[in-house]
Amino acid sequence: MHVLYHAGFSRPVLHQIAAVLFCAASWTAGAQTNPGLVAYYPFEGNAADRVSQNHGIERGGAAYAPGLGGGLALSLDGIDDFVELPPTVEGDFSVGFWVNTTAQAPMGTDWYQGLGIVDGEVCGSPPGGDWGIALLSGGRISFADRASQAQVNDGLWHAVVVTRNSGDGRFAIFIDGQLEAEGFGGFSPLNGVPFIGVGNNPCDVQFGRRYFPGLVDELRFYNRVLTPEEIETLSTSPVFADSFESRP
Ligand SMILES: [Ca+2]
Ligand SMILES: [Ca+2]
Ligand SMILES: [Ca+2]
Repeated sequence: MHVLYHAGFSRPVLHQIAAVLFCAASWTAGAQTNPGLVAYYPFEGNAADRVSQNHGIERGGAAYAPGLGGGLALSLDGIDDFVELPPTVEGDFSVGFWVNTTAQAPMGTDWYQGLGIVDGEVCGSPPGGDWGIALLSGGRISFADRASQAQVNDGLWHAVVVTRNSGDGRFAIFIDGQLEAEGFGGFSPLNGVPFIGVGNNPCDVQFGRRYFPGLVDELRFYNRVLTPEEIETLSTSPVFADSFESRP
């Protein structure tokens, strides 16, 4: 079963196999709960949160399709589909998910100009600040005012992890475990977000940038900055956290 998925990954196959073996070994030995995981959406046919009660609400007919690890993924039509999530992070945080798309985004340089994938955009600048992760032109992933060099819109699964440190204002974007971009985004608490839209940018009506078409799977929110080792693990295993946290 795993071999079918490895064919679709951009990372070396041997690396993938090693990761799965490591995953299986640590699962057998007993996984540990990862501290700071505040919400987890595996999208196994619904938008339930497996950590607590921060369940999502499907809008516009958001559906499910074959996803990672033999499971299902959120499937968004790019027309009006999105999932509305309660905002579970602010200040220090990390967000990780997998994405599979062939979407072409309009020209843009900042996240709020893109097709929102995990997006708390508020039109204008709300007190407390807002943030989001979006697909920009060229298939790049944007967080704040930076974007990846790597392109993710090739119809294969890609791991996206972003981190944000409120103490020094530093943020970073990782694609498939590689650091792609980093910057300093100020010290705002980033608590001005009424909801997180998976697949939605609520503001950019004029340029047709509101909705993201594609698959999103294994979405996780952490209330801290993940370590490089954790980011590598999240970006390697098909069901990425099994090797260092228990499945709630
Ligand atoms: Ca899934
Ligand atoms: Ca729809
Ligand atoms: Ca805004």
